[in-house]
Amino acid sequence: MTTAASAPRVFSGIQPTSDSFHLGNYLGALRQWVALQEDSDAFYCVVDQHAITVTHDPKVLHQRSRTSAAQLLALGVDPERSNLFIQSQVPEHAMLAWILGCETGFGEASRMTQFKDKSAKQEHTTVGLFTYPVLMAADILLYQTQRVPVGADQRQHLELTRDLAARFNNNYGQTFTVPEPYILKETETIKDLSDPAKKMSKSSESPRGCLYLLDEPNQMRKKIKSAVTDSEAEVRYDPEGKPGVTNLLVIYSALSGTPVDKLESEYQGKGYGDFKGDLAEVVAETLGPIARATREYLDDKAELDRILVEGAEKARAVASRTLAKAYKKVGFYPPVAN
Ligand code: AQP
Repeated sequence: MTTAASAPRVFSGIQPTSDSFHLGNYLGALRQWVALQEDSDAFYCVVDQHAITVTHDPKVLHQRSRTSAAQLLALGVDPERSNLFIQSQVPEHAMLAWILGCETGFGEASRMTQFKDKSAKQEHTTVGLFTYPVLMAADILLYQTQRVPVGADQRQHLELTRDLAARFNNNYGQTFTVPEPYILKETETIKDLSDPAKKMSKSSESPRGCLYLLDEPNQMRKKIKSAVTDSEAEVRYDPEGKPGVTNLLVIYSALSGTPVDKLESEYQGKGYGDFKGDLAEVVAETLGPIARATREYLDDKAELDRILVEGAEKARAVASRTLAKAYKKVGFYPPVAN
């Protein structure tokens, strides 16, 4: 059995930027959050400070932070085993981000592809969006994190985090653990159902491209049945030649636990209709119950807030120790107590 002292430290975060998480978030990251809490000392965070790097409505953000926490609990994040909290309740994140920003090269930050993609979609690009990866580095390094479960789109940000940790340690002496990404190859990028050349994302151009965990089961079925495939009728894993079918095979395999090659043989000689029909049922059965469980957590607001405050208190206990070290190393005076 792993004890808390020997258990690897895990940290990850998710933005409260939509009313529901999607299948890409779930298979790329959140399922691993739940699995890792079994034998890790896990800190999971709703990163609302990241969410204001693009235009936002304060009331909607506040509500989405709560809905996000409720969804995480509904998915199986267990507050007895993991520390679940809201980023803005732990001020050390922004405090460390300032220090790390002063260690980051402007050119280095300018190479981040997510900033280039997201700023191209904004009418008004903020400095906050530019420094998003530095805040993400602070999130991770504050907890002396060893493993970060994320999807493939976060690989470049993780590399920056590792570089910043190593640079700071080199310049000022050992302060931060250098974290490792924890990215599952099979599900590292779930593709858009309408355009499998793109990753599934809440900013999908087609409303049917993104399958939300809180969609009605019938809506989920419709999205799977209308997913783009190809003009053949062969259920075969071929990411280059058959990206749509391959994406559906990856989703089917991840949700059912059946290996991809077994699914290929099961559907040999059958058309896409049968394949999609069965997958639609697997999706509706597996994800359908999440909406009800989420509503139950949302119905007990006092209990949800209690879990989050307790999580934030435990997070602060760890984060403040790391911040104190970093403050001392760079020559700051310690923060005064409230
Ligand atoms: N399509 C995906 N496949 C695998 N993993 C994914 N992740 C996101 N999309 C996929 C992973 O989900 C976690 C949370 O990411 P986030 O906070 O960036 O969530 P998001 O803003 O909801 O992601 P979107 O939909 O991709 O946002 P937009 O549309 O704004 O670009 C991360 O671990 C991420 O890797």
